[in-house]
Order: sequence, then C-alpha cells, then structure tokens
Amino acid sequence: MSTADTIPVHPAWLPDAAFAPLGSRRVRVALGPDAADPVAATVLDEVRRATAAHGGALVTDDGPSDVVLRWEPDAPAAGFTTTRTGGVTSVVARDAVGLLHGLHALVRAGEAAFGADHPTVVDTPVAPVRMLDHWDNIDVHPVMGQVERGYAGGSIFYADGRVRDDLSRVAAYARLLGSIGINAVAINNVNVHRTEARLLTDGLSDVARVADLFRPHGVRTYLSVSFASPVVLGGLPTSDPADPDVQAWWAAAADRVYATIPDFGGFVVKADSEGQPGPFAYGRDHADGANLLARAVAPHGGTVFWRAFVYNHEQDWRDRRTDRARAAYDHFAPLDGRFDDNVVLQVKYGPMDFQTREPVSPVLAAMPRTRLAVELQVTQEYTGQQQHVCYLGPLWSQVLTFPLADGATRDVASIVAGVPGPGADAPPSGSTPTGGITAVSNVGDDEFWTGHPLAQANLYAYGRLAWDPQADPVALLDEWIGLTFPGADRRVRDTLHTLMDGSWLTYEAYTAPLGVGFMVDPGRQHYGPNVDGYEYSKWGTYHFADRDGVGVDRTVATGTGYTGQYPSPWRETYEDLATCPDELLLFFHHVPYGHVLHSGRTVIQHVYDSRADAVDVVTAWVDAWSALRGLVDDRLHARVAERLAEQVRSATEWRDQVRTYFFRKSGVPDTTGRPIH
Ligand code: BDP
Repeated sequence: MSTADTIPVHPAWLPDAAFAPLGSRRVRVALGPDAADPVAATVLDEVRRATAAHGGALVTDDGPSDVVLRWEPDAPAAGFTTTRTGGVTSVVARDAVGLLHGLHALVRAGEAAFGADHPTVVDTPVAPVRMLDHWDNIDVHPVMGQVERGYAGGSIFYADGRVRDDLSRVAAYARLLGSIGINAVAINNVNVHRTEARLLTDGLSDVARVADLFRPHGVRTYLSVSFASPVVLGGLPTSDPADPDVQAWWAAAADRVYATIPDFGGFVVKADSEGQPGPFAYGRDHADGANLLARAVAPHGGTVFWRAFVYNHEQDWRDRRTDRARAAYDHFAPLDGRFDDNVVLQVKYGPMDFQTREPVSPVLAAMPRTRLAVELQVTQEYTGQQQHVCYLGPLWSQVLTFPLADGATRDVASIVAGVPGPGADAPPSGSTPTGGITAVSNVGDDEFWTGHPLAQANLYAYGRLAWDPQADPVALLDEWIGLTFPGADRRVRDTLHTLMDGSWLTYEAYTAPLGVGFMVDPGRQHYGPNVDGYEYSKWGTYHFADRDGVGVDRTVATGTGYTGQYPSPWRETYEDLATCPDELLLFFHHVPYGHVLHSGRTVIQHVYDSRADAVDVVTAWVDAWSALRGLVDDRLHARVAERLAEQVRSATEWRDQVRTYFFRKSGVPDTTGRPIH
C-alpha cells in the first residue's frame, strides 16, 4: 500500500461529529411507497450510521421517537417541511429525495433543530436543476492535464485512460453533493476529445456504474457530448442537423443511453466555441443544433444543456469595433422562442469568462421565451486556482439577486427558478426542468477534495445558494464552518471568518482593477499577473491601457455598443460615467488616469492603494492562521499554511506588477509615497 492509500480522505462538511445532535436521538423513518427507492436506502443508512455512532436509535415501527422523517403524498412537490411539536421534530416530504434533503437540513441545524416548538416551515429548492459540471478528461491532456482548470489533483472518475475500477471517491462525492441538494452532474469535459466522446457509445456501461453511485443521493448523471459525434463516432459524412441520417443517429444513440441508464439526465454541449464543432459548419444556427439533440432525448424525458459561451476566439485586437462581451447576446438573443422545451441555454454569469468581477450577462434578460440556466465557476480558474483563499459565496449571491430590469420582480434567481419571462408562455407541463443553475466543480482526487481545504466552502456554498439564492453567503460560510469543524474552539470560527468573509473582495483588490478583468499569465495557465499577457493576442480580452488612460469603451455613444444589450435601467446606468458603479468602471469605460471615482479617489490612486492594502490584509492572515495550530487537524493546518504563504507571494507579485505597470504607463506618482519600481 502506498502512503497515499493510507491517508484518509477529508470528510469535508460531513464528519461523524456533525451528526451528533441527530444521531443521539430516536429517529423514526416512515418511507411510504418510496421504500424501494435507492434514495430511501440512503436515508436509512444515514440514520443508522448516525445513531450507531452517537447512541440514538433508528425506529421503524410506531414506537416513541424524538425525530420523525415521514413520506406524505401532499407534501410539497420538491423539498420538505419541518415542524416541531410536543418535543418531536418532523420532516415531511413527498419522496425519498425530499426526506434525504430534510435529514441533512436537520444535521445542518444541529441542536437548534430540537429546541422550541415551531409551526411548519416549507423548504423548497429554487432552481429545479442544480448541476455540477466536471471538466475531467479521460486521457491526460498535454496542456490541460487530466482535469481542465482543475486544481485538486487528478480526476475522481478516470485514471490510466479509463473509468476507474475503484469508484469509492465518487460514492463519497455523491454523498457530499446529495447533502447540499445538488441533483445533476456532468462527468466529462465540455471540450470533448475523442476518448471522452466515446463515453456516449462504447463507454456506456462505465457511465452506468457512475450513475449507479450518484442515484442513491438524488443526483442524475449527464454527459458532455461532441456535436460532431455522428461523424467521429458514427462514421457519417456529416453532422448537419437537417440531415435525416444525423437525426436518426442521435435518436439511436439516445435510445441506447436510456436503455442502459433509464434516469439519465441528458447532454451538455459546447458548440462552435474555442474550436469545438457546431452547427455553424453547416450553415445552421444554435437553435437548429440544440433542437437536434433535444429531439433525440425528448422521448426519454432528457434535457440538453446548450452553452451560450460562443464567441470568435480569433479576433483582431486592433479592431476596436469587435467586442467579445457582445458575442453571446448577438448569437443567442435573436433565437429566443426557437428552442425546444427540453433545451436549457446555459449562460455564464458574465459576458466574458468567469472573471472576478463582471456585470451580469445581458443574455439573461433578453430571452424570456427560453429556458435558461446560469453557469458559475466553482473551480477557481480566475480567482486564485485554489492556491488563494477566495470565498465566492458573496460573488454568486450578488449575481443571483441582481434585478434584471426596471421595476420588475425578475432577478437572476427567478431565471434560475424558471419563472416565465414577460410575454412567455407558461412552462409546459411534464417532467422537463424549467430553469437551472450549473457550475464547474472544483473537486479532484486530492485528500482534501479541493486542493485548498478552505475551497470546500465554495462547493458547499454553491449547493446551498442553488437551493436558496437569497441565503446570506456569510451565514452559509458559518454553517460550513460549524459542520466542517464541529466542536472547534471559538477562535477557529472567528479566524475563518476573518480570512474568508471578504476574501473575494481582497482577491479583487490585488488583481485586475475596476472590472477590467484578465491581466493573468497565459504562460502559467492564467495563474498570476501578466498585465499585457493577452493584450495583443486574439482572445478578445483587452484593457487598452496607454499613457493617458485605461478601460474598454463599451458605450453606445462612442464604444462597442455593448451597454445597449441591457434593458433599462442598466443600459443608462452603465452608459453614463456618472452612474456606472466604480467596481465595473473599466469594464464599460475608457477613462483618463485622473478620472475621479465615486469613492473620491482617482483611478490611478485607487490602483495603487487597493493593491498595496490588499497585500497587507493577506499578510495578516498568515499569523492569524498560525495561531490555530493544534486547534484544527494538523494536516489541514499545514496545507492551509503552505497555501497562505503562496498567496502572500502571489499577491505581492500582483501588487508589484500592476503598480509598476501603471506607474510606467502613466508617469503619475503614488501620492502616498509608497515605493514603485
Ligand atoms: C474558459 C477556460 C477553458 C474552458 C472555457 C469554457 O479557460 O478551459 O474550456 O472557459 O467554459 O474559462 O468552455
């Protein structure tokens, strides 16, 4: 046995001790007709395990109990209710999945679930589909490695060029996901290489093994597929959506999938983007492409998650009229109303690419007759690559609660919930989901799951916000701390809040300023600073800094016209320098260095100050964390300490490069006199 085999995998937010309040009680489970469901077995297993560890009992007859988990036909369609009367806490749900989610709600609440009596509280998930996408490759890619943008070791699904024989990590992962209400997982990279493409055909029995492990936790399995599959896998001369042979090929492929995995979720598709094949090659649009696949899975109740991340990655940086931010709207808004009911258009939260700060994508407001899902990035590609502490709950909360238009009740959460937009038909009845939320997972085969142990909080917060987008992200962080470090000294909780609550804003403060984005190093896979790294390349991610000023003019009046893609009030708010929020200023406007922000500081002084102050903040975290030695698990302590040292080094590098860059461009000194080189 190698040392790696002897290191226990960190239990994340499900350590046995977190089950003590529930497990020390008599828990009655009444499963009703769902008793044979694999999820029902999980509910029983969880209760057995908790009560065995903590001295309580599983009660399956009418005997006395302190807790009841009960099936009822008129409980809410999704989720569960909780009530406490006469000293008994009851969780009621319409199916086993609801009971599982209710059970974990009790675990999260701890002793508080067994306090004073309270009337029934209904807890239903807002997003019907709450998905994680894995950008895992089967073969190790020469540039991207095994997990594209993965920062936590290898894949939990694949090793040695195939699906792992030992999938015990997947089983443990499924349990973690089920406990926070995730109900969908796509298990391979959206960039589908030939080996992964074959999961759809030759690899189906392996996919079924994976699906068998997710199913007992209420999670359905999806595959990313290549639009070129009919050619690549089927040997057809074309993948043209209008070709009857192509349609028949997809229908037969879907039939085989569902014959093997009857509850298969569906497909995720990246088409005509960054080199992936798509309908454009045949003169068709993305509605044609998406509907082709949707019709193949529709008879089986499947869904196609079609990504709106479509842009020209061969731009001419000298041509200021082209703007990558415009691309998703330009491609997709005209297609509103043309997608089949079982297509969900998967839209990145911002118009560019998972930056630390972006405005909310205008596509979300522009397609009231299309089912939409918002896509987030839990893996920290642009937010410190799991070397840096960067708790993303506040970013996602801000996105999800963003009001889309004037006086409207529609916010991003209502899109995620599938509430029909103005002028849209009511959602068709049936089992197809009406909206959703997806995110790229940050998990790998690392002993702490996420490389940086504190990055577990991002996975946790994602699941919890997908369930309830209105939840306070700091309260969710507190919940995560309580579960992950049960019974820990008060100093642990306080220190974690000190490090994590504002860590997204701290990260933002030492990286690219005021919403301009990128400035990351292409040579280090987007890690660390390189201010001009993408400035003269084809990717469309520019800051346009020169001796006079910086920022991208995306106004209608003088720029790319991107602000015109927003409804009121946002188009006016962003168009006008006077009302554009500071944190997005350089996303929308090109301004002189002396431009005065709402904060009262000039742009250049803001750049200087924020970067210097942020490094001071991060430096202070090192001592704060060191003081916890002996109060948390030693291995975890050491891993976080090692990452914090790297965060200080990297933040310092960011500070120095960005300050120096702008000093050399502008010639404007830092009024505080701090040295610049
Ligand atoms: C970018 C990543 C790239 C992904 C792409 C996507 O750098 O690896 O393939 O997003 O979302 O952020 O498809």
